[in-house]
This record gives sequence, structure tokens and C-alpha cells, in this order.
Amino acid sequence: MERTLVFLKPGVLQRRIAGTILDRFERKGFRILALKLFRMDKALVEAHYAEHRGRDFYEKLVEYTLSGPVIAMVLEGPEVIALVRRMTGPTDIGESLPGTIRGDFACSTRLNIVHASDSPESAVREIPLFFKDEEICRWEDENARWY
Ligand code: FUP
Repeated sequence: MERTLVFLKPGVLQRRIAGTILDRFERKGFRILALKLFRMDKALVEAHYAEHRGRDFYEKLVEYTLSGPVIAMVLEGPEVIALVRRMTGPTDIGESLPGTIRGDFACSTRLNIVHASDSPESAVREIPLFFKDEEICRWEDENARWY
């Protein structure tokens, strides 16, 4: 069983598509262990995107991420990290096929609407940036045998 960190970027609330995207993750069968709507502060954005500091898109990325509330979540499931990345589609919007979240709801790499951890190492680093341990709710999944 794996966990991954996902957040829906500010454009999602503005466009009223938060429910639509959350619905995809729920229907896939992942378990939502934590969920919150909040404004990331600059320290969190800089910590989260530390690997991109100095890149030409970095300032715009920080500005966009700070421009409104995000909806962050921890999802759990077998191979959830790779499966969610398949659902979001690749970073490069030109490669994101219809049927993926980015392919269906974004036409810009910079405003690509969703973040999802890209590896087990990233998930382990990112989850505690967003959630305290007591905010992560473990629950019995009676439906798990159907997925
Ligand atoms: P991802 O893990 O798919 O979100 O991709 P990255 O961590 O490589 O990039 C983080 C964010 O930087 C992307 F969501 C959008 C932004 N970005 C750009 O604006 N231009 C680029 O060329 C690459 C990334």
C-alpha cells in the first residue's frame, strides 16, 4: 500500500472543477486519508518546489501557486503514486493525452492544475510538508475488495 500527495492548484477552485477532479480519484478506488482547502504560504511553496529554484519558470510557478487556495489531499492505494501520475498526465501539456486530468482540463504546462508526487521519495518528503500526522485519518475500506 502506498500514499501520495496531491494538490489541486488555484485555477481549479476558480473554475469550479474541484468536485469533478476529486470524483476521478474517488471513483478510481483510492482512499482519501486527508483533505483540506487552504492557501499555501510562500515558505511552503518554496519548500515544495525547492528543486525548481533558479529555473526560468520558477517565479511564475510560485506566483501562480500563491494566487488562491489549493485543495490538498493524501490518497492511499496499491501503486497509488504511479497510478495517480498516469491519471494526471505528464508535466508537458503537449504530451498530456485526452482522458488524463491535464489533458482534459488544461492547455498550459505552467497552469497545469494538479500536483501529484512523482516517486515514493517525493511522496515521503511532500506529505509532511502539507499534513501533520494527526490530520491523516486512517479508516477501514470496506469497498477495497471491489477494486
Ligand atoms: P510535475 O511533477 O508534473 O508537477 O512537474 P515538475 O515538478 O517538473 O514541475 C512543477 C511545475 O512547474 C509544473 F506543474 C508547472 C511548472 N513548470 C513550468 O511552468 N514549466 C516547465 O517547463 C516545467 C514545469
